[in-house]
Amino acid sequence: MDKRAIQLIGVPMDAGKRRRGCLMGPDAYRTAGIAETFASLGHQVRDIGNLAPDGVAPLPAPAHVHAAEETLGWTRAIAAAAKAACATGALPVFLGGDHALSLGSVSGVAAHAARQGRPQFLLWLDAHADFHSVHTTESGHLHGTPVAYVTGQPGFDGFPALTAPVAEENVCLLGLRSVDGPERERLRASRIHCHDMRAIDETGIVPLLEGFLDRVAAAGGALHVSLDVDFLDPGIAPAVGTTVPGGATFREAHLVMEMIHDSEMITSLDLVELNPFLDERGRTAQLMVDLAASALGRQVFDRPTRAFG
Ligand code: B3U
Ligand code: MN
Ligand code: MN
Repeated sequence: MDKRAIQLIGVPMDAGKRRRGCLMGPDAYRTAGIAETFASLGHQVRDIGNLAPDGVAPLPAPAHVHAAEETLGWTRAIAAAAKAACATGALPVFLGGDHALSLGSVSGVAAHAARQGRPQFLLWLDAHADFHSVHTTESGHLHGTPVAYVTGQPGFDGFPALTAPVAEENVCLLGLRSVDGPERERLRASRIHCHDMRAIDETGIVPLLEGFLDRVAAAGGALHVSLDVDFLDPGIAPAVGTTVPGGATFREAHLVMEMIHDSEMITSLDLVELNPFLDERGRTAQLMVDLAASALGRQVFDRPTRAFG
């Protein structure tokens, strides 16, 4: 991979669900040496510190929805930071914070891609589909909504109007194993590519990801990767509030990241849902940093760039 300017954007956000702790994520990644790790790969790293949410007026939302206004304030601040980072030519890495941060990161990077005339693609590595709206969420946790928001589904009144919705067929959900009933019906009716753990078990993860990366390359797209800690098996990544058994193994997860690197298409990255309060001697934070390093060029032997597209 070419050496890149990387901008680290801390998002100490906990508003997307009731259980607290993700706000400590950015400092856990810094403690695990994320800046030094990326620099050791030859990249030029700038850590802009932590964002804070914009102030907002009251937002109409069902009573059970948790911290709707705060989430809206974060969305605005994160989207602005995403656009500013992309405008400098940097590759932004969003250090979460819970997954509601992707309401802002993905909408922001997609607006930039649209200005460049590039289609935006989205790889969602997660046990969950995060395909609820403010009105369909049963838990009231807005970390379960970003895929719906960024693809332009209804039910986000009061949130910033999307300048560039991500086309459903450009979205790939990989690692699914906990999807709510109504969410499943809406996913079926959409053009989003969904790969559950059964598909991974049946074919291995490589052909599923290869098919998607081929489409990104053929379209000359921008690629945002959103990595939720619960994509990983809880046995290797305990520091997350929503553990679901049967997740990606250490080797599967690194292979995904290495393939992303070899495709040379990644333009932005989220590291989300790390809850350091639940970690064991920092091992989940360290694993997330190591996975990000694989996506940005750490490998034992160089491989030729894969002929995607
Ligand atoms: N679909 C459930 C569960 C969930 C979504 N994202 C996470 N959990 N992390 C919900 O709350 O919407
Ligand atoms: Mn998620
Ligand atoms: Mn999840």
